Amino acid sequence: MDDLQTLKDEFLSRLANAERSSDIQELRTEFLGKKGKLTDLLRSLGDLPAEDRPEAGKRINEAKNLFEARIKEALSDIQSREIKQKLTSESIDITLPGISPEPGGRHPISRILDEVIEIFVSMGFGVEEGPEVELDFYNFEALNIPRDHPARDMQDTFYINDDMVLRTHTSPVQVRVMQERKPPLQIIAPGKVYRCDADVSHTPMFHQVEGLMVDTKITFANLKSVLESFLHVMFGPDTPVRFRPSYFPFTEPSAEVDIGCIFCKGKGCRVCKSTGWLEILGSGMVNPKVYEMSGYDPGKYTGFAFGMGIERITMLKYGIDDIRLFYENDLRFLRQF
Ligand code: 2U9
Repeated sequence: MDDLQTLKDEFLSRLANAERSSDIQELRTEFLGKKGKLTDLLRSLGDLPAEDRPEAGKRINEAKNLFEARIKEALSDIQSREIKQKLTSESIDITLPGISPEPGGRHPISRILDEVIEIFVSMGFGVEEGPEVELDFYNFEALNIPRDHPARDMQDTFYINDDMVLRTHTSPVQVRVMQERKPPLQIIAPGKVYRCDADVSHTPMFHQVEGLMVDTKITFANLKSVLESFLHVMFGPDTPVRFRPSYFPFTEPSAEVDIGCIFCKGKGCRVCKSTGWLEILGSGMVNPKVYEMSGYDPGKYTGFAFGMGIERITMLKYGIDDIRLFYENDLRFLRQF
């Protein structure tokens, strides 16, 4: 009976010190398991005189019940403490403001480029693409740009080698289409072009949309009608449009196209340099020499072509005075669109 009391004292004091549920499981095995201390005591009953056995058996069984009850209690205490701890350490404060992912936005150049493409597509033009690294033949030779033309100078064009350049306009795309297909042709060529130039109104890479319409009876009247329709959708139906004589090696006659200044409504301001007009497009009737170079019969076909710089149009539409802002990736600038 002394042994039993010692065992009880030891069990209760160790239980009081148990911190984790795993400690309690170990105690259960140590005292109540098959080879446990209390189990041993129960087994040793046989060594007692027969008259003492019932009393001792009863006491040991009482101890066993007590141990089991205490273990159950302690386990439930510790488990609820452990759950509480987990809940605090792993809790989510649902009152905190959320971290919302910032949505991306279209670059202003992409927006205006798509807008221009969409207008010409609605008029029945097909969209064509071609290489940015281009043969000298398609970029210059086939477009009647002579060997001594300033555009061919090292100062103005990025040369890859003697007969390859970074295209300086998207015109070579249209030459390639002419070589592959017969008229009627009604296409635009949007894309990146490269010129060795950099200031407030020039970047070494910029975007163009050029267009070409060729058939047997295309006239300057068709050129005027298509470009005026485009400008009236792009800048509003009341925008004044004028055609001014100009010169390009690949068109004859050539015309530059102006719109009434959208800032001063034609009165004269800093942007239109007091002229009341803004230059928007270059255009003209395709030079017969270009047909010859592309394999078309110049006696049979006529057509018009045009070209515009997308950066310039975007700057005018949004009132931006420095082209370099488009390519600095400053979010304070880009977020405004
Ligand atoms: C072919 C034949 C003729 C395309 C044309 C222009 C006039 C023009 C400039 C506008 C501003 C270039 O971006 S810019 O600097 N473009 O003025 N481009 S006619 O003429 C062609 C194209 C292809 C086969």
